[in-house]
Amino acid sequence: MKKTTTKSHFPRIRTIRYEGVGTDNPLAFRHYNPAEEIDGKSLKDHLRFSIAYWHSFRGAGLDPFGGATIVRPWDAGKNPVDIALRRMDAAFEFFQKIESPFWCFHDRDIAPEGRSLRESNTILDRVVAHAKQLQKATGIKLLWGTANLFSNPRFMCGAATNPDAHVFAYAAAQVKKAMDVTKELGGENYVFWGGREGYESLLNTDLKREVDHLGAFLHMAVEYAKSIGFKGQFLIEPKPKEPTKHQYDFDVQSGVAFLRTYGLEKYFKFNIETNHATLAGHTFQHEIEVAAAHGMLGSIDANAGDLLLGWDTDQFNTDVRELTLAMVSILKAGGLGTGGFNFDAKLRRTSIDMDDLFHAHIGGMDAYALAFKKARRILADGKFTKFVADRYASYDTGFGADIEKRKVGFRDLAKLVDKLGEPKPRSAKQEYLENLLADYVND
Ligand code: XUL
Ligand code: CO
Repeated sequence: MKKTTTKSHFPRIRTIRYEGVGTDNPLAFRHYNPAEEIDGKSLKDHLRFSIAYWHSFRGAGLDPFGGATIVRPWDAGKNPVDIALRRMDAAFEFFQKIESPFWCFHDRDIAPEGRSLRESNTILDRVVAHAKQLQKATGIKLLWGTANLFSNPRFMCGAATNPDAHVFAYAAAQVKKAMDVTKELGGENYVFWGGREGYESLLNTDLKREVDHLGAFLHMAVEYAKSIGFKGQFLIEPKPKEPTKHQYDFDVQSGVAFLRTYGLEKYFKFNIETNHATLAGHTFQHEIEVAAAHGMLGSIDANAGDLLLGWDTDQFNTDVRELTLAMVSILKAGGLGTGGFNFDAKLRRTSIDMDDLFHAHIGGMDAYALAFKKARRILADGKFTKFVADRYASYDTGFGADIEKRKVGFRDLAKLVDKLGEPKPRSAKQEYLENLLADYVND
C-alpha cells in the first residue's frame, strides 16, 4: 500500500506482516497473507476486511459504571474539528499498518456535530474532504457509510419511527447528507441499522404506524439514491434488542418480511452481525443462510458476543469453528459481492494500550483467513454437500419432484400413501457429521 507523509501516530509499530504459523511474533499474521493468490485473486480481495471507525477510533471504553479508560494522544486538544482531522490521519495509518483495504463510518463518528444541521454538514464536508485525500493517498476504500440516528437525544424515541414527524424529517435530512458523503467517498454500500427504531412499551406506541413510517423512510432513501446516482448496495442490519426492547428489524427473517411487505426487497440486502444473530437466539450461520436463501446476503459485521452475558459485547471473534461454518454458507452463496468483513468489534475497556488495537484485529483477521481456507477445503471435498444432497434425493425424481413443482395435491399424495405404506426412518447422522467437521477445524 502507498504511504502517507504525515507524522506517525504508531511510531513503534511497523506494518503487520504475514509470518506464518511458526512465528512467535505477536504482531504478525499467521494465516492472513493479503498477497496470497487463491483462484487468481488475492486473499485481501477475497476477504475485503474493513475497520469500523466508531469502535477503533471513537471507542473510549465507557460502560454504564464508568467513563473513558482508553485515551489516545490524537484526541488531545481543544478544537474538535482539528482533533477530528488528526484522528483521521491516525486511523488511515492504522488501516495501512493492519493491511485493511476498507473502512466504515457513521457521520457523527468522523466529525463533531454543530449547533444546526447546516453547521454539522459543513463540518462533515471538511472531514470528508480530508478522508478523500487520505483514501487517494493510501488506496484504502470505503466499504460503507451510515448515519448515526441514535446518539443525539433528539432520537431518543426513534428516528424514522419517531412519533414526531419533525424528528422523522430531521433523520431524513441527516441520511440525505450521509448518502451524499458516502457517494463522495466512493462507498460501495450504505447501511441502515435501526438504532432506536423500536419501542419500550405499547402503552405509548402505535406499532403499525411506526413500521409504516420506516417503510416510507426507506422508499425515500431509494428515491434519493436514484436522484443522485448513488449505485452502492443498500443494506439492512438486523438486531433484535438493545437499545430498545423490541427492535423492528429483529432478525433476517423478519427483515425479509418487512422489506417484502413494503415493496423494498429489490433494493436491499442484509448486513449480518454475529453478535446480533446470537442476541436474536440464532447462530451466525443461520442468519447467513436465511439471507442467502432469499438472495439477500450483502455484508458481514464481524464480531462475537459473550453468550454468558445478555448484551452486545462486540468482541473480536477467534472462534474458528463458528467462522468456518459461516464461511461455508457465504462461499456456497457465491460470496458477498460488494460487501466485506467489517470488524464491528471493540477492545475490552481494560485493553488500553495502542498495540491492543493491533492484537485485536490480527486475531480477528487471522481467524477469518483460516476459516476461509478451511471452508474452501470443506466445499472442495464435497462430503457435507453430498450428504445433504443425498438426504433430499427423494425430491429429485418421481412424486418428490412433483411436490417441488407443485404438480400434485393432497388427494394424489393420500392415494400414494395407501400404496406405499409407512416411510422408512433414516438417521440424520448429526454426530458423525460433527466429527467430520471437527477433523477440518482441528486439522
Ligand atoms: C450496533 C451496530 C452498529 C451498526 C452501524 O449494534 O452494529 O454499529 O453496525 O450503525
Ligand atoms: Co454492526
